[in-house]
Amino acid sequence: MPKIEIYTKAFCPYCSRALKLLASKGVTPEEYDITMGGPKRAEMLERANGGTTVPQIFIDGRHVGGSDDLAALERAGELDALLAA
Ligand SMILES: N[C@@H](CCC(=O)N[C@@H](CS)C(=O)NCC(=O)O)C(=O)O
Repeated sequence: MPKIEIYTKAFCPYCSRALKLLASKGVTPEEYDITMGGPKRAEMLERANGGTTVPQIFIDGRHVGGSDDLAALERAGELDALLAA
């Protein structure tokens, strides 16, 4: 299974939605809570090409985007293949 990483903040409904979708696929991502900012937030900005919203999701280092992007992959029937790769 590929490495799934997700940057989140507390009380973030989009983060909850993305985590729920991943959980429904049996995936436990590596979660970085950047509620308090810090180096992981800076890392996220760099890896997400300046994306400031959370969540920011990565599959095997590839930037997927946010919760809407993850949901779009699922709607397109592409998420399972990415998670199985
Ligand atoms: N379209 C984005 C929306 C994400 C979004 O608006 N997240 C909120 C938190 S739930 C956010 O990051 N707000 C700005 C901030 O907290 O700095 C997605 O699907 O991930």
